[in-house]
Amino acid sequence: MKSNAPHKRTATLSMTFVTVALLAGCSNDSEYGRLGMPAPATEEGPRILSLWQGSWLAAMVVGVFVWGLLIWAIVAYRRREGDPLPSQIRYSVPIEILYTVAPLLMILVLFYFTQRDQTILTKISNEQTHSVNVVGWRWSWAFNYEEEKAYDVGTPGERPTLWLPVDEKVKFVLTSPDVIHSFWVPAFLMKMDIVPGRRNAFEVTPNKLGTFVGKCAELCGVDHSRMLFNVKVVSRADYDLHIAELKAKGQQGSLDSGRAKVAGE
Ligand SMILES: [Cu+2]
Repeated sequence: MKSNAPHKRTATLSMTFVTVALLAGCSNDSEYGRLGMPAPATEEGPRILSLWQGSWLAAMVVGVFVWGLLIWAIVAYRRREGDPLPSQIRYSVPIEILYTVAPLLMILVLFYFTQRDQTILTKISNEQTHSVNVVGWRWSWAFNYEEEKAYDVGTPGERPTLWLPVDEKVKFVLTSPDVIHSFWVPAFLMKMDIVPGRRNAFEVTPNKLGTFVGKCAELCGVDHSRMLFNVKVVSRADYDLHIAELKAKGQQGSLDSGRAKVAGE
């Protein structure tokens, strides 16, 4: 009776895990498509989505094959009444070769597709019509619209909002005055670390109108979870209007790291 308890606990834990995994896939959030995958809101998004789906599919195929072999071995070679001890094998060269070659092949396939897509996605074409300097600091964001010479930093207690014109390629230049943060808009399927002393950059072309959520994706301290922002993808006319409003409010020029910190506190 007593020896059963750990098995029961393991079974309960597995059930809980499976339930949580299934529920996570049933999110009602409209930004998320099937099985919790975000619906891409950029021109570049589908490439990342198919890389992601391909990797999951490959993992699933390998998983089903391995589980199948496991179950077959357990059932077909289970110990029966009166069975003698099977012959004990050590150092099987064919099996050692299989253990080395099969994972190597899998890694090479994943590496090839990841490298191919990463090269395309992180390329800076500099053909973009505008660029935004994103300043992430403990614990909020400033958005400097570089060509327009206007900035937005939100107000204390209110999420800052990044405005972008639809169908226009934007270059994000990421800077931080303090620690490492990570600029992440799930609907863009793109995320990049913001490293103090460096100017990381990437480009995307938002192609869906709407409001999306963004967040810091690098644990950066006690109020990391407060580092939320909104992204509004609007028409060029609405965008120009918004920039004019920012300027009318006196939010001209740009906030450097130090001033962003003061303005946000
Ligand atoms: Cu952060």
